[in-house]
Amino acid sequence: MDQIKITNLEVFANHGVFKEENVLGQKFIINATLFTSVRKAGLKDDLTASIHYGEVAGFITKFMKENTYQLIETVTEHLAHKLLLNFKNLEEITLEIKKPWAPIGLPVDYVSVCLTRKWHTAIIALGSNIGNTKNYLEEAILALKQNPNCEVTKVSDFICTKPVGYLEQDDFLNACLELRTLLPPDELLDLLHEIEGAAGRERLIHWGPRTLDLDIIFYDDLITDSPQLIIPHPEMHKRGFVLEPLAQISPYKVHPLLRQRIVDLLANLNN
Ligand code: PH2
Ligand code: MG
Ligand code: MG
Repeated sequence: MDQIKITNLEVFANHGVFKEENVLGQKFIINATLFTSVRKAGLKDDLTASIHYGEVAGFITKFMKENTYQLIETVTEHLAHKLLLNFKNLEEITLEIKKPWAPIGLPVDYVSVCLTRKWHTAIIALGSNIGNTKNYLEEAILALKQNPNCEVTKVSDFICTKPVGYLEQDDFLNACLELRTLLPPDELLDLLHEIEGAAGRERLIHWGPRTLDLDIIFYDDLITDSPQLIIPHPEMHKRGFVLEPLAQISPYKVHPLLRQRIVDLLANLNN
C-alpha cells in the first residue's frame, strides 16, 4: 500500500516512570508511516481522498501533551489506536516514539518503541436455537456495531437450519457477518464470549442447544494453530449453516488453507 510519512516530529511532553519526568517533561521524537491509497487523491488533486498530514501531526502533538503515561509503550499503543479511529482513510500505521533524553545515565542516541497496527477483516458466524433466536442474533449484531473497535460491514440473511452434530435439539437460526476491527484475534474472541455471556449462554452440552454462539470463521487470511482459537474455523467447510450465509456476503473469498472459494466449498458440500 502507499505511504505518507511524518518524520522526526518533536513534541515536549511528560511521559515517564520517574516523577521528575512527569513534572519537568522532556523531548519526544515521533515517526509515523500512514498506510493509505493515494491513487484517487493523486489523480484528482483532492485532499479529501487522502489523509491531511498536518492534521495528523497536530493530533499527535495534542495527544502527547494532553496525556501523561508512565511507559512509551502505552503512549504509542493508545496513540496508534486513536489515529486509526479518527482518520477515515488510514488503514494501517507504523508509529515510533523516541526518547532522546531518557534518564538512564548512559550514552545512547535514543530509546524508542515502534509498532504497527491496522484495521483487520473478520468473518463471524452466528447461531441460536433457544428462546427468541432472532432477537439474540439482532442483539449480538447491535453489540458489535456499538463497540468502538468494530465496524459491521456486511450481514447475511438469517436462515433456519437443521441441527448438525447433536440432533436432539431445536432448529437453529444462523447468519454470518463481516467485521472491520482493530482487535487482535484473542481480544475479539474475548469480546464474542462477553456478548454470548450477556445473552445468557451456558456451556452444558458440546454442540448442544445455545441462546447464542459466535464463532470466528476467518481473520484476514490468518492461519493459527492454538487449541484455544483455531482460525480458519476447522469445521466451517463442512457446515452448510456457515457456508450458505457466508456465500451471500463473501462468495468469492478464498479459504486461506483449502484454497477454494466459498461458493465452491458450498457447491462441493451440496453434491
Ligand atoms: N452449531 C453447532 C452445532 N450444530 N447446527 C446448526 N444447524 N447450526 C449451528 O449453528 C450449529 C449446529 C455448534 O456450534
Ligand atoms: Mg459453533
Ligand atoms: Mg462457538
